[in-house]
Amino acid sequence: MADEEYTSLDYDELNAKALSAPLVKHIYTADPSAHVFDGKIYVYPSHDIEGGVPFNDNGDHFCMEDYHVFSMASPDAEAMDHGVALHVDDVPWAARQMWAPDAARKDGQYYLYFPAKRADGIFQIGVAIGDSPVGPFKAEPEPIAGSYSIDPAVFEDEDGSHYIYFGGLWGGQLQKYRNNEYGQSHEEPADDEPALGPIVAPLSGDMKGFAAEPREIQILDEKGEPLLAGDHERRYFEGPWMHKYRGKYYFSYSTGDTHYLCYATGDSPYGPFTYQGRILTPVVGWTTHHSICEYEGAWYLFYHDSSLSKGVTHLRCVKMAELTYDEQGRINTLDPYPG
Ligand code: FUB
Repeated sequence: MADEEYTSLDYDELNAKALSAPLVKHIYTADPSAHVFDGKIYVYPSHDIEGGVPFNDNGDHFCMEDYHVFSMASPDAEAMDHGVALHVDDVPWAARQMWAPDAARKDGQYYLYFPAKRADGIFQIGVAIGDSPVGPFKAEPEPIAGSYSIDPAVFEDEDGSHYIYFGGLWGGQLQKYRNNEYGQSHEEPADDEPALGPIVAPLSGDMKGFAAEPREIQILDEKGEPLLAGDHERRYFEGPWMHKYRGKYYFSYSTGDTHYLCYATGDSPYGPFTYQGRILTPVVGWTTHHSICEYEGAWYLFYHDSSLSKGVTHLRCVKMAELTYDEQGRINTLDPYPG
């Protein structure tokens, strides 16, 4: 849908039937990455602003400058804003566009992972470190060596090892890379070729770098064949997330231009993953982005839409809803506006 189509909706009607109200209303927030630390939920979102940058296909109008962290004492509690946790001016290598972040904890330290553009317009991923889950975080002077593209998501496995997933097409620049190398002439593969996959790397013990070369993840169809680039309803676009349920790895993501949140399952954090289905049908606004976390035995989906701004695609609001599984471990698809 074009932006005008979102802005012309009846928002009283839409909000009345929405699955969730915005968690935060005093600023615009998006791309929520949620984690439970010491019994509290912490949400690490993007902080959307109106920067007056004209709309384009590269998403330059998503011109965010800082991050706020929110905490919730329980899933029903209010989201508390802990203020600016990191600003682009305090990141030596970054020039603009602080897009979707994530966070992790190890040995009492907290690590905020974030993508931003360098002055030459290339996205890389940085890490900033703090003593508290809500920051402030101090950025490392350089981006993570060998990192590229956007949307870092960090998963801690049961053995304590951490993996970082990343990558996003179009404005996120993933189509410019093959085997971790940038090529100006690279574009998305033809429709009948395998789709580009998201990227994964194990994190080093100090959480500041990759412990091994990043690898491309394969997402397979029901016949074990890689999803094709033309399969826009199922192929990976951006916004990776990993969680584990009953011993299986659930890799979830956005399909971008078809606006679904989908998932695929596998037996290793590296994949391959087999496509299973949809988690969330399209929200209002072009982007859809999520995280999944467990709180006291129940599972929650954190997502966003553009309802708070009445349909402005780059002014979004974070929401949450309970996520359920059927007996076979399949995620029950949610409709953001079921009423
Ligand atoms: O927030 C900017 C970009 O929009 C994110 O990095 C994408 O995942 C999409 O939500």
